[in-house]
Amino acid sequence: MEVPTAAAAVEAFVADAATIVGDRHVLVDEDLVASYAVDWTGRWRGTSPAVVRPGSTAEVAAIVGAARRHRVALVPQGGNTGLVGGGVPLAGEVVLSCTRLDEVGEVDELAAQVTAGAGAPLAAVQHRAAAAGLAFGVDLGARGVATIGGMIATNAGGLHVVRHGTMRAQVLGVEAVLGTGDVVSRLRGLVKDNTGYDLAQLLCGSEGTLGVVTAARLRLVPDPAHVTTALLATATVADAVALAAHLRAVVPGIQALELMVGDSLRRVVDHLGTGWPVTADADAYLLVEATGADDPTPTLAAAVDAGPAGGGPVLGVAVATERPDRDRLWALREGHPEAAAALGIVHKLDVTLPVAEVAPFCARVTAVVAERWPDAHLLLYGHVGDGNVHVNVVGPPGDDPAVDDAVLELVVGAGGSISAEHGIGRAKRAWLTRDRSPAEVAAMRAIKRALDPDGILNPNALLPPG
Ligand code: FAD
Ligand code: 2HG
Ligand code: ZN
Repeated sequence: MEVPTAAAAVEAFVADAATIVGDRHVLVDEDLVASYAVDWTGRWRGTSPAVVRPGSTAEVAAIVGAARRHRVALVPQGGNTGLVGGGVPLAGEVVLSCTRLDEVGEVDELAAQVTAGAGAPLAAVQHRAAAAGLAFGVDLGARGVATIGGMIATNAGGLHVVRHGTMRAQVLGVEAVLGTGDVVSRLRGLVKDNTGYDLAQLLCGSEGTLGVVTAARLRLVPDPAHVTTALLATATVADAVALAAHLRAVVPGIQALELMVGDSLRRVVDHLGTGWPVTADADAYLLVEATGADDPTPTLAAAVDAGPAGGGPVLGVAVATERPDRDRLWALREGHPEAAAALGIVHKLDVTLPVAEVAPFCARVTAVVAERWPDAHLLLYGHVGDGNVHVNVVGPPGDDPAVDDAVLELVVGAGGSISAEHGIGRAKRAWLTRDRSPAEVAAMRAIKRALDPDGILNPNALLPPG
């Protein structure tokens, strides 16, 4: 279902769009459009005849209606921090930017819920929740820019999945414009609501291919009184994986378990120019965060001392309980994407492995990259509590998929998933049929046809052509 973005059709669409959202919210100047057409990594770069910026759900519905009439393809876009080329116009589509839908409502403290516009940045929701003594269950490094709509569309994961689940676990309802142009809205925040298909959950992870999310009802979680962050150095990746599993089993309130392979962290420390809070020589590092109504530090320390049965020794520990000190430890983890980007165009593979496969996978991927791309830089890190490893390879040209294929081959061979949290986008759609069965892909196509009969919503992302 490829939709042609024929010049005459686009021209007529742009004229209609201007009457719907106003001239100043339709960008056609090449310089203004340029930043919407390239992603955060610089690897996914397209062109677009126009960026349309609606300011309400009704305007989004009218824009989708116009796109149907003129058969013009739209790429919904939020903060443009997605890492798989799903939010940029790689086939000349019109960009439907949702950033003006950025209203965050008052927190309903009784229900511990809030309604947020799709264009609201994650940080705005976090601040609103904090002001009410609550927190939002998902956190990620792009918090200042990534939007609620984009996070729903990608079912974002991030740093607290071990405690609160992914984005879909926070979503109690959405308002959205389907590819048909119909508006669906269920923002009442009913926790129990078994009235047929859950459209909100269907939109989670749909990557802008079924509907444009315009608002969401979100659950909030308690803001813990005490948070302790610790950086633990281990002799091997396998030791870090075993330690993570042990800590999750015995320490209540664990909210983060992050792995950094030694060579990757050393590169980040060089990039940031910071010192080392623990030994610089370890093969692996685990960043752990525990929360509680009481200070969790003693319980965490005792669990680290005891270690997992048969586990290797912990080679170094840095502990922080105050915000600035904790932030310094987190900067080491959150600095990874930026340190990789500083080396050049990054091939990003965001994968999940069965937990027992994480350490062997890290060893295998290191060996394969060293053998086939000896000059490449490899960074390995991720949310080890979820079995999620981020493989970043810098060296091979951005348009050469050989290293992506080699890594994903290892993932499929190990029984993993080719996308843990970033989605399929454009980057991995050729791989979808290796991970999903023909029946699953056929069901996805049937859903796509039902909700987007003209194929105007992000037609070049997620589902492979054909
Ligand atoms: P965009 O990039 O604009 O779009 C992403 C996808 O969603 C596209 O397919 C787009 O078409 C669709 N979309 C956007 N808005 C809408 C809407 N309103 N309705 C329908 N479809 C829409 N991701 C994680 O999961 N975990 C992390 O820890 C994490 N850390 C990151 C750290 C950094 C430094 C960076 C740059 C990115 C990180 N990401 C992470 C990736 C990214 O932030 C997430 O994928 C995020 O959910 C994207 O939100 P966005 O608003 O930027 O979406
Ligand atoms: C993270 O966990 C993000 O830091 C980004 O998901 C991962 O850049 C990446 O590969
Ligand atoms: Zn991540």
